[in-house]
Amino acid sequence: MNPLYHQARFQVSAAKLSQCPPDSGYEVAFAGRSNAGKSSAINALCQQKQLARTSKTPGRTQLINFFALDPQRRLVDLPGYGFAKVAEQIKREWQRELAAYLEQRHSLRGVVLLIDVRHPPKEFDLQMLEWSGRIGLPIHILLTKADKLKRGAASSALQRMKKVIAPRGAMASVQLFSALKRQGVEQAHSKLDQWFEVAGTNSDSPAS
Ligand SMILES: Nc1nc2c(ncn2[C@@H]2O[C@H](COP(=O)(O)OP(=O)(O)OP(=O)(O)O)[C@@H](O)[C@H]2O)c(=O)[nH]1
Ligand SMILES: [Mg+2]
Repeated sequence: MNPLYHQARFQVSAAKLSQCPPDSGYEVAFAGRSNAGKSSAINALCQQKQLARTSKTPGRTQLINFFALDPQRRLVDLPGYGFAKVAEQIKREWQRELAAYLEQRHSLRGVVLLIDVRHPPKEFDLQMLEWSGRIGLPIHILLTKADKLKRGAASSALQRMKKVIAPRGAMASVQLFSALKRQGVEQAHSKLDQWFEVAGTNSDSPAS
């Protein structure tokens, strides 16, 4: 494993765009419905147990949490959306902030979208796919909690999702993932390496 991920450190929490760290270098954001496994995935990818807080209570992560890998590279844990108990108005405000973040953040190189492998993509997952497509932002889907399905059912889910994203070509990709079993960690790292332009990987976008 590239030591870059293991050295991740919590940097700052932001309630809105204006509180985010300076918009330079490289950033990769983790998005997905509440409880999809965003925080668990960040911990598994960084091989740390308590870097990002995980919870059995959906909606636990309510701030945008930034984790610095090095002075130029950050992972971002976005709050889970689709949490039923959150008031409509708060939901709308959050959607505005999220849209602003995705559209305005120059350092954002890609979005990791987490979807529970047991469920079909929900409205916001599809909206996320559409948004990222519209603004030309690459997306990588982790079908999470793959340990909860038998191998055959998991690979069917993978094939279904591949069809959904096929129109996006090289701008969208999908894989199975389990934070519990550490399944798919290497595959996810190679996508992150590419977006972070870590030495030894190919990338067609120039560093800035
Ligand atoms: N079996 C299994 N459970 C998982 C896996 N990943 C996450 N979970 C569980 O799913 C629940 C939610 O995980 P989190 O990582 O907190 O999810 P989140 O997307 O960050 O949730 P919010 O912060 O509320 O948006 C926790 O109970 C985790 O233990 C996995 O790979 N396998
Ligand atoms: Mg979380």
